[in-house]
Amino acid sequence: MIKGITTIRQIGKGAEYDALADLLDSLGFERGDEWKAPDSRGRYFLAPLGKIELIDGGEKIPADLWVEVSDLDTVSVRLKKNKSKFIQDIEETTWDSRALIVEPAKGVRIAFWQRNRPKEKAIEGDMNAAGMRFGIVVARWNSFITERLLQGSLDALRRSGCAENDITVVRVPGSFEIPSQARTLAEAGSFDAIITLGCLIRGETTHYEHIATEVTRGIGQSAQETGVPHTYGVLTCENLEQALDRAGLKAGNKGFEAAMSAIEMVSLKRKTGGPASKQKGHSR
Ligand code: DLZ
Repeated sequence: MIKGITTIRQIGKGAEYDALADLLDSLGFERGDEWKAPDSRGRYFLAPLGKIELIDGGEKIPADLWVEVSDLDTVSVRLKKNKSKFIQDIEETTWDSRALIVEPAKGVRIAFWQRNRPKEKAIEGDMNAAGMRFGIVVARWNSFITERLLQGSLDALRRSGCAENDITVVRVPGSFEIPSQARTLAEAGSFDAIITLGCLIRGETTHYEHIATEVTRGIGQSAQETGVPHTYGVLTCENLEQALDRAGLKAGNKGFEAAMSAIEMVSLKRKTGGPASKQKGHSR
């Protein structure tokens, strides 16, 4: 007899309503029909599995809506990028799962959770950057783009618990110089990972293909030959609009993503027995 179950949240202002709807879209909810009345509107968001759960006793759950996800770490990254208000970042629960709680709109608390996978299946990196040291190599060419990438990287590292003194930023003239400087930092042995940031725009760059190929190859080679994880935040774009989209507008901020990947790789390397350097004493 039951056809469906709906949980309704009343969202105050128009902009907040649109922002929350966009966020839920980006997290992978299937969007259902939208309805409009003279003084109100609403949207359905459909999940592949719906259930109603009754709980007798146990821990008190401070969220209105519980959303089970397949990749909690990526959800956390998206929510941080969205600058959602975190009530609780990812934590182990007492019931063999991990959960985070956000308040993406005033008065709407959503818990995202993921059941722990069987331990023997895969080793994955954590997203806690406390105690990790990063070198960021950023090109000055197209600095109005690369400085946005840098802000994205710094934002990701700080939000993930990295101390200011553990971040070293080095500026180089252009993307072509990134690989050699990245290698210098990697060989210094003072960094757990190197984040590379640059921007090549086809329309404005002579020998675009050659430079892009060389930069990519050089960064990869430095990573492989030094054994220090390098992440790739070098934009290779058709035009300025595309570059802006990837530096914080429509397509996220690739600097933020490169930093998050760096954190994950350092964690993974430590877990899988890589030589995570314990040296200190580098300068900014
Ligand atoms: C020379 C050049 C050109 C034409 N375009 C770019 C670009 O779009 N992005 C970038 O990061 N760098 C560019 N450069 C500079 C080269 O990377 C390099 O810095 C100079 O050729 C000096 O070696």
